Amino acid sequence: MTTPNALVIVPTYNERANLPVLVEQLLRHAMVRILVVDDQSPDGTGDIADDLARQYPGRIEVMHRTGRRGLGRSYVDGFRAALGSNADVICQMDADLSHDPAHLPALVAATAEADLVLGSRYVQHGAIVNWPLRRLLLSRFANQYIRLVTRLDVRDCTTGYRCWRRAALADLPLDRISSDGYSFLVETLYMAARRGARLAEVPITFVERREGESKLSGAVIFESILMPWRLIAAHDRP
Ligand SMILES: Nc1nc2c(ncn2[C@@H]2O[C@H](COP(=O)(O)OP(=O)(O)O)[C@@H](O)[C@H]2O)c(=O)[nH]1
Ligand SMILES: [Mg+2]
Repeated sequence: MTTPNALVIVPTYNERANLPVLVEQLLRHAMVRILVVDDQSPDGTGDIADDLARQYPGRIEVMHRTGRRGLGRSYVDGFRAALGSNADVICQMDADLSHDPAHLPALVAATAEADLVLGSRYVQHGAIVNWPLRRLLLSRFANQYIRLVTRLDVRDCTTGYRCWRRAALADLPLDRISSDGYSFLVETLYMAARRGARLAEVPITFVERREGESKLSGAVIFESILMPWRLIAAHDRP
């Protein structure tokens, strides 16, 4: 494959300070197009995304979702749109600048040998910057717990920085996805692994956001505790 063309799906909820910076950095990579999936952000991120789409014609599309908001729901809608485009590689990335666009070429390149590439904080040369100890421990524990229950053989099951080969994404039963938040990330990873997807991890340095607020909530954490058990119960049925 020559350089594949990559569609980066960026879900946004109140990211007005971050989105223009992210877009400018991402579009330095010639192979990249962007799909912003905004959930009617009260801070007007959707309008800013429309402005950016006008500023970079042909390189950005904006999906304005209505109805129930959610990270998982936004990605499912974004995946469907991406599979209707000609993208060879479909990427997932947070809008808050935690995921450095400079890592993207390495992730995309790794799709030459893998179906799903994870931008990983927990492999050698991976790192996390500016997380309080509490959050570091929570993430570490969550990943160990998920690996133990699901037997997934990757270090960073909850990373939101990912690149899919088109065929592997097309293989997922998107209408069977039941979760949102972090669980959505684990569920889709698990589904892919069960379908025989080749997984790879590429080290990233994750930098906690400076602008805006995290939407991580207690409910999301609670969903994550039950999720691995639901996964092995539901998806191991033939
Ligand atoms: N479309 C959409 N995006 C969301 C929603 N919740 C979070 N996001 C986006 O998902 C990404 C990760 O969210 P963030 O709050 O940073 O979570 P954290 O990194 O786990 O603290 C960011 O780009 C958010 O703007 C949502 O309900 N809908
Ligand atoms: Mg974040």
